[in-house]
Amino acid sequence: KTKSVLLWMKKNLLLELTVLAVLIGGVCGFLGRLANPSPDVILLISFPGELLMRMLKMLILPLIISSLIGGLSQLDAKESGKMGTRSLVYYFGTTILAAIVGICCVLAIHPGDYGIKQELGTGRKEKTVSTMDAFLDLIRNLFPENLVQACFKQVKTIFVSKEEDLKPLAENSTNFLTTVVTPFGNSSNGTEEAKPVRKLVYSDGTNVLGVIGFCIAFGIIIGQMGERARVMVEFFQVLSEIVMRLVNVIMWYSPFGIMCLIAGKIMEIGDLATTASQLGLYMLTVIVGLVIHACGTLSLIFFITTRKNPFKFFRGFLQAWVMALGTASSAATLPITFKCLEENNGIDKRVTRFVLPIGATVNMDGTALYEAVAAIFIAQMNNVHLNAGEVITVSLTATLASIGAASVPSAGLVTMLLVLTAVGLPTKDITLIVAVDWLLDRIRTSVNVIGDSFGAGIVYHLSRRELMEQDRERERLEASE
Ligand code: DAS
Repeated sequence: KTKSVLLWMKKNLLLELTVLAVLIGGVCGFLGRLANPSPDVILLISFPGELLMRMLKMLILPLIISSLIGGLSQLDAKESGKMGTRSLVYYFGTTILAAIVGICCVLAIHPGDYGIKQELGTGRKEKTVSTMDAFLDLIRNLFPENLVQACFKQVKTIFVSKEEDLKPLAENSTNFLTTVVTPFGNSSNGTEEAKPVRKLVYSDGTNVLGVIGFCIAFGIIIGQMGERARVMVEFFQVLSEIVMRLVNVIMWYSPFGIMCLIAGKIMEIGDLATTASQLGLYMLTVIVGLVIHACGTLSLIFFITTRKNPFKFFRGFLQAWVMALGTASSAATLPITFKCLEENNGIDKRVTRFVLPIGATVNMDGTALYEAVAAIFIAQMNNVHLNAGEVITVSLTATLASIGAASVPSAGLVTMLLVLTAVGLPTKDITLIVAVDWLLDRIRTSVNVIGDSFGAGIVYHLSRRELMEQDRERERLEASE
């Protein structure tokens, strides 16, 4: 018995170290707050964590490009079409369900009726932008005008009502590298009121959606070229293997990096007591919603489609879930998600390489739930009663905004501007919830990763027979040669 326990511990050594790192990081963070450290000390403590984030982000592009192209070239167009359809149906369906779960929770708990109240001032803001345009913006990003630029600069269009509403976000979100504001028309009859800002362009480094769009087309084409493109297929498959070996190296550094990330973040946040009293119920609402969605909706869908134990499957990618908690970035967690699902849960590489990069970019159940809750919380704080049509608008725009959110820290906070604007709520109130985003972002990101991983398990289960037939076909061909 002891031998088997030791064997299990050896096999899961990295997971144990990571969980220990999270706990030690949390304890050190809270103890460190007592010493009231200077910003430089906090910077120094967070520095190893920042290096971990940079190493993981460094691998995102090579991982996505090599895995999508290498994976798709192994599939025939029919098979990738089927897998793509199954993935998209799952992504859109679970994200909408997440937004609905969030809305049910925030309407049931009513967190906005307690704590601080805001004055909405001169009534509702007229809807200054079209949600349709924001939706089209998602599709625009899928077709980058310039592939090289897509790798380095994500052009996103977020709509806000006024320029000053953006300042708190720009100060709090690392995604605002450039903001270009193009006012359009006068908000009303020429009063001095600041013109509505139509577009905010912000860059978070990579237009992943654009890179994915190109890689899908490229991978399918070289998959159809047979012998002519064999060298290319080999190249991308070897590249994918090299990237995964790099992931192995980074993984052993990750416990130390995560410990520093969490300790540093806890030391730098503001007055916990005031925040907890004002936003405690709001945080509870978001967390309750995320737990219901992950342990209820997603687990049930996984069990119904695969007849497998969702919690056993979850244990297989627990390392990725903890990484998401530590880094608050689905993209940075992606290399670990690949490794966990392929090695621990035995998912075929042809499935993970296709669905995971897309899932990490567009499938964000946690973010959709969070944005729906936050929008209605802000409405409640402003004594605004949303009618049924507006609640449906919130669920749809939250789904849309989550698809458009980048897989980097606090992206969900930024795209929430779209949801608030769609129902005429003041975007400036985002400043109230920025204070707790460091924690909620981690939890919603970890739910995003759960959604992506269950999705890969479901698509694999549904595609398994076809993949086995494809393997038998290939063996027959090789035998006949
Ligand atoms: N942090 C984002 C992610 O990586 C989610 C969010 O900000 O909502 O998934």
